[in-house]
Amino acid sequence: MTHQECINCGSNYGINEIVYFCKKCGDLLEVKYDFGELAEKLEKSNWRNVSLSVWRYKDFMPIDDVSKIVSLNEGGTGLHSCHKLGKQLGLLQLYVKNEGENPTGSFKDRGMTVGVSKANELNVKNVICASTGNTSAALAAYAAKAGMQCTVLIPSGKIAFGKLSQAMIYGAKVLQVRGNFDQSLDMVLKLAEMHPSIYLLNSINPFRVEGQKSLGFEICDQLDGEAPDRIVVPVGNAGNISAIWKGFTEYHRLGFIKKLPKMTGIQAAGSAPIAQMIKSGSKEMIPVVAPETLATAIRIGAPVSWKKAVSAIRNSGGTAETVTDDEILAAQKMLARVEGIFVEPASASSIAGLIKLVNAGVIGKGERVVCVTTGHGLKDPDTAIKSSEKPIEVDAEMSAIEEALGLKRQVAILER
Ligand code: AN7
Repeated sequence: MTHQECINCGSNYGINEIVYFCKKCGDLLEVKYDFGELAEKLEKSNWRNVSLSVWRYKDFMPIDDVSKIVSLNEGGTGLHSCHKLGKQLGLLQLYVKNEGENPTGSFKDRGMTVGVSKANELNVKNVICASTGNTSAALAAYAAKAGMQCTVLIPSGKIAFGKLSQAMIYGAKVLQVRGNFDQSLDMVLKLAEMHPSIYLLNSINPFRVEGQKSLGFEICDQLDGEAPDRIVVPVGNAGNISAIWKGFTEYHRLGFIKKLPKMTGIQAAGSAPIAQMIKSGSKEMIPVVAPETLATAIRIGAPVSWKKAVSAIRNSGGTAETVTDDEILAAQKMLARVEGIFVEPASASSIAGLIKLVNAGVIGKGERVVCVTTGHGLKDPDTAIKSSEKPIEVDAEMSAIEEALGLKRQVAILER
């Protein structure tokens, strides 16, 4: 039977029970399946003929009533073979899984289509989240489609403008909290506890994680039934790396892939409690009280899913690394200019981390590597404009344009 289970003490909860933390020990929950039952269901299903998308994997999702599915056509994002960038780094096989191609421009859509569908099944009318931007954009869109009231709490002045515009146009009630993401999350956790009619859709919600695990499934399917040697993922609140790992382990358990990839998490240097844990080999996560980075999406000091993420990294033989804001900006530019893929700064941290780990000899040149880029570059145009060469302002005259392009002298030479 599909159920929810505490990752610490193993207590069980029903699949339709609204519960965010274990009532016995307070730890996170995850959805568990009977794999015999699942294998049987998959055998009879035509899922392999459905095109690449989150809902190709509906048999792997905890939704009973398919009429309740709320979808904007998420998933099915490109796995781009990046020969040129790989060559520059000395890597033989580099791929970028570009999650900016999702309907609201980030991987959060995978989680929200399943989370909001579950909310719909449970007859929820009010949804809420705290967010550094992308979660709020995605929740606002899916809530609009489902006809639910949506409230989002975002840190005041510290989210990228593209994301803010999305939450606003989709009609969410937007609260700008004078404080950071961690404080905003604290508030929504308390709100959901005190007002049970408000349904919480941060990544502590196990149904969100179920949707996001499809990222792992898709990568295997795009590589013709093989996992890569390594996955490099930006880490903020740590839901995504945990979800991707869950996807890989489920595929492995069902015999669809032979080996598991090394999970490699990248954090911004000013917001890196998980990377610190991995580097020091410690058992406890020490929150960063005042997290800082221009990659505002991952400006998170107390990642709620740290335990799941750290065990994914350790159990897979992976690692974690930190990258500076300058390294992030350089990687963002490099990916755009060498491969034509424009991602937001947080997403470029996976490329920056890859460069660092290849140079340090931690990632081998022969490894087949997939970097996940989590959000579209247009989410944060301000940062891209600041870090690029300025446009040249010219009069609407041929001579001025030729001069700006350095063409004038050539014409003169021809005339002579
Ligand atoms: C582009 O929107 O936490 O480690 O509130 O937007 O699963 O948190 C965003 C996170 C990476 C980190 N890349 O993922 C939010 C939020 C981008 C992101 C992450 C986020 P997690």
